[in-house]
Amino acid sequence: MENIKHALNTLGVDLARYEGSDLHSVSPISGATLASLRCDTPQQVSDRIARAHAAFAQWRMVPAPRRGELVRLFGEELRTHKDALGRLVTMEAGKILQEGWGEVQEMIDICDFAVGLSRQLYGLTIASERPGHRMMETWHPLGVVGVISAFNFPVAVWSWNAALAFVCGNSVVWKPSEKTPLTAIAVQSLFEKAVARFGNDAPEGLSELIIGGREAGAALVDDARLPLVSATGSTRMGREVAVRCAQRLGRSLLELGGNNAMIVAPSADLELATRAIVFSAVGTAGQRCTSLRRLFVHDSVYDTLVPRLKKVYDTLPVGNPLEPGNLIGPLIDAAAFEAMQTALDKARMEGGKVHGGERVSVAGCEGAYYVKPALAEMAEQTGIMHHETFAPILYIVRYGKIEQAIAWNNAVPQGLSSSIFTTDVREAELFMSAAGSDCGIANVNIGPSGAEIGGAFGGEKETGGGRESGSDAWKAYMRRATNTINYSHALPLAQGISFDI
Ligand code: UN1
Repeated sequence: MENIKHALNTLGVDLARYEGSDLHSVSPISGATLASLRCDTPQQVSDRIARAHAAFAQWRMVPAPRRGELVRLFGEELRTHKDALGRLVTMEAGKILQEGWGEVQEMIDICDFAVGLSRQLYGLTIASERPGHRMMETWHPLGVVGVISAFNFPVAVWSWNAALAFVCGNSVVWKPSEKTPLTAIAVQSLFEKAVARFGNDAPEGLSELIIGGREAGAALVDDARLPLVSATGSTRMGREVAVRCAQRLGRSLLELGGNNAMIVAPSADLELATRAIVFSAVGTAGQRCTSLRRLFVHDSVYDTLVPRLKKVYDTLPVGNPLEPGNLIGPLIDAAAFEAMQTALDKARMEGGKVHGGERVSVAGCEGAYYVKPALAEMAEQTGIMHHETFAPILYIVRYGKIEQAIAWNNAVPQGLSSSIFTTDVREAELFMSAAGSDCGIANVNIGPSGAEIGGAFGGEKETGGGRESGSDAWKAYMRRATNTINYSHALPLAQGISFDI
């Protein structure tokens, strides 16, 4: 309790502004209530959107490099407060401190990226078919961007969206997961610090935070003042966001479930593969959308790799994520634990041999849900393996032919991330080719999780098709205008049409 107050104080949070009795932030570490907050009423949600909308009208006229300066200052606040914010992420989301700090670093990285971008945002000049004409495209700010984020990356995913949205000239309305409101409040407070240092050309309402549940998210999705809603979470949630947003012809940017696989080929460096498998399967207690969930191991290395994995799994330290040395923190809540047990029961019913998966008791944390990560050896890719269970379960299947392993990689409804361990260039290239992995991310000799912000992040099929963070993902946060300029004394028409009046 004291720790949370200390972390919030260090981050400059005035908790009294948010306190109430509608929503409880519960510690996944101990099960204790960290804070009780009030939810925004529908009227308050609408007022916040109105404020953000007014802010947009001003912000879009501020030159982009100057907008970048605000993001630079925000990045500085994050650097200064990396320790406290990382700790708060650990306290509220339950990931180990290394990963809590890593999450804040990911925010800093996207700020740096966005600052550079603020001096770019360029369009093309296109050859015109008409003499004395020039054709080009200009990227303009889009409007108020809605961001709906999930508990597992409670602050980084917002920052991927927000840092780009701000330099692109937009305002942002954020609805964080109801499981992690405190980290969002802390980030809002750091953003306010940056705004205060920036000067008065940052309008009030540039970043609005909404505390609430499902209805608050739905209010954003349905509001025509938001041209874009970026949502991260379950496929069920994303399907609803997509349909409701499309209903009003708004745009949605979706980053939904993953069911990520790795292929371990005969030539793989098994030492590296083991480390990559363990980090990506049990890191964040298997609660990343990029977590490794399915492992296809070639027949020739199966009996070396799998016993090795079991041995490592048996020694992995599970416990309080604030204590250095522990590598696996708790699941987010009881429902996550139950979902894990249900999936393991199904795996057993489908002929799987399960190693681990049981609840672990951690002294002083009896109200929380710690588990030993599970390995489930399956004879083939069975029904349960087509589902994403947000828990540390790794299904393992033996394969003979690389084509079979790639077909299994692609045979699930989700398409976020994937990887292959091989030193055979043919296999590596095949895996990344048009006939290879159908995912948005296809890696060679690293695991499927832990992407850098420089690449576009997202995936296909039920993952939702959106791309966030690096590459040209910024284009989703702007509107494109095509401009044709006639600098001649004639008026030739396109397609050679003659129209004499
Ligand atoms: C998520 O789980 O929603 O690639 C995001 C990764 C992290 C981001 C995960 N950089 O694992």
